[in-house]
Amino acid sequence: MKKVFVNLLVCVMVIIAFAGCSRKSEKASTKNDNKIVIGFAQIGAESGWRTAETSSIKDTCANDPDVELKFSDAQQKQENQIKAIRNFIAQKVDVIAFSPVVESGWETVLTEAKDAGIPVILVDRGIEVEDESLYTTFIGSDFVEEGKNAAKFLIDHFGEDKTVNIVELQGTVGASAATDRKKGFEQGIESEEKYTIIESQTAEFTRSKGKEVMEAFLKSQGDKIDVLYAHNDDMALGAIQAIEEYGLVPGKDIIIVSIDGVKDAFVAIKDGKLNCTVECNPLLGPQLVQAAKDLVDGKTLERWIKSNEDVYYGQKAIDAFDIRQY
Ligand code: GYE
Repeated sequence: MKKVFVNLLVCVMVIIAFAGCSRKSEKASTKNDNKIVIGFAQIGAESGWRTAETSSIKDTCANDPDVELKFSDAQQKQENQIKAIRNFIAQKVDVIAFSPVVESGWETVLTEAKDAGIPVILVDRGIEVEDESLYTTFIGSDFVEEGKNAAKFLIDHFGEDKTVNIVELQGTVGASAATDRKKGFEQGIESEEKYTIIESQTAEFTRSKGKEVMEAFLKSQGDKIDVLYAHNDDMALGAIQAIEEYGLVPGKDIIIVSIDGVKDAFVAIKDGKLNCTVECNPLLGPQLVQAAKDLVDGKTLERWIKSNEDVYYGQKAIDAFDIRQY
């Protein structure tokens, strides 16, 4: 009897000791250890930029002993992202992060996360919600500024007097990265009467669509096109192929500016086929993990954790090539 009592006492003490050293209240009891669990709902793998972002997030989490990542790929579909977020809520993760494929339609699922007491971080794209408390912070770039920088490059290149006919390849319809890059670019050329966007269509941020839509632009506008403005490098790279196949020289007959700054864009600048890439930093893993840790520690985050970025063209792009990480 005494032995049973001693055993029981030992069990109770062990349980108390475990509960005492647990960093996170009741949630910790559902997990094997004391790691911070981040559920990340990625959009997909539509561009070189996104692949670089995914690697940055996966690598940062894998190399941090205090963090566990649950990763989901939505294959470009909002409904899949919503499903993934619901799964994360059911699994009681500590922090939910996601790159919203489009800006609208998140209220219901984010209210569910809020009701479950799980903080949400937006990674690289923004959303439109009335209740701002549905997310804690946005980590990413100023897309309006990127669009303005693309326009500024063109104005510096052509000057004010020339007539400049522009075709535009937009990103995914409804994505903040597309809406704001369009807006910023339009604001950038607003005061230049001779600059006109003669065609503008989505190519969904992919190389294959970029080629396809550029073929259509060339068919309808042909030699009238002076400039291609693409919301990301991948679409510009696809379009470059279309321009070559059409018999024009990309980078000369048609001046091309795009956004992201992936390594392939630097190769194209080196080859003289792309004129400028406006950098958008995809290496957001370290900032995401830091933000998740801060939230678990009860800290309040800035509403917008901005990325530092640059604009690359000419010799500056060639010099920077070797140290590009993605
Ligand atoms: O520019 C593009 C991608 O949301 C900032 O999405 C991101 C954009 C990036 O697929 O290449």
